[in-house]
Amino acid sequence: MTHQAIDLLQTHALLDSCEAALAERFTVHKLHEAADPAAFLAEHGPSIRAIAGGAVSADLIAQLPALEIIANFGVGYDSIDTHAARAANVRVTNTPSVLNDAVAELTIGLMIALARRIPQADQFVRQGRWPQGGMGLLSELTGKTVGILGLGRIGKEIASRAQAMKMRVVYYGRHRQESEPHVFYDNLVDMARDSDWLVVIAPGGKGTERIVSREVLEALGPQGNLVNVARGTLIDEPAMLELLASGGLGGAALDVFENEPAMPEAFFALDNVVLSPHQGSATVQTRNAMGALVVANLDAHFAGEPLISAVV
Ligand code: 8YV
Repeated sequence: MTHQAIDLLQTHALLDSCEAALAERFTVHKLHEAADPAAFLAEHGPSIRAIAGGAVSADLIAQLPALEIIANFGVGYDSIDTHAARAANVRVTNTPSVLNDAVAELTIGLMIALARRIPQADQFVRQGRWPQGGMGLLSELTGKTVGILGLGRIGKEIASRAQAMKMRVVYYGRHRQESEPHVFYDNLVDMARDSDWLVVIAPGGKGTERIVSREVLEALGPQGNLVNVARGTLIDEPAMLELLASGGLGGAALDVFENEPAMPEAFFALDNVVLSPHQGSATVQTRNAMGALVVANLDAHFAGEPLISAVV
């Protein structure tokens, strides 16, 4: 498939295989490499028909009068102003499904890492502290209840892996899913109160901002553990930090943060957290599949075929 005559705007760096496939097909303009983005957009904006990548504001869309499609690299598209896209008759695609397994694996990994303090144990051994006595006894996942906030495609993969860990799965979401065997809660505070673990895997964006409120965190409580593999915006981060420091919340394993990659210093003093730099989908296999889906959606659009994974 060759669309050489079509101008495409890349908004951030993408993995090599994806950039190569785009360069084969399109005339690529890299906004993130422009010394003067305003001048760059004034020059190239009028001819841009496609965007590959996220971080697309209403303001950017307004500067691209010929824009037809935004192909986001990621399942979450909260960095794209979908209202502005819809109003401008611009299609938006994402990369669902191909990352479910990678994110679900990391989720279980983070849970075990937190329950058994694996990063801390590694430090303990490296620092030569073992001969002075063991680390002490911790808790296990077996027999515990995990409440999943967002039983979507990834949430279901987490649920089946949690069951393999002999955990009881319950969930909270906008609707009960009749085909799911797990107990449904229509109140997040109630679910948090009844859960040993709360796993956050719902979309980011306006509808879910700080949905994991102080009240939810307090309901999870001193013995409760929180895992976030979705977006930092879903959690009241200052309240979480305060509760983790005071013992009001047992622990947290976090792959995402409110202002990542900037991190509040307060995290680094906590021993009851496991921190990860937004690695949910970060495997070679999965990122290649995500890149291929970005390109496949663009190919479909410019061939006049139905989009593979459209969200707008
Ligand atoms: C990122 C993600 O997109 O898919 C998502 O929503 O959060 C990740 O896969 C990835 O970090 C690429 O920027």
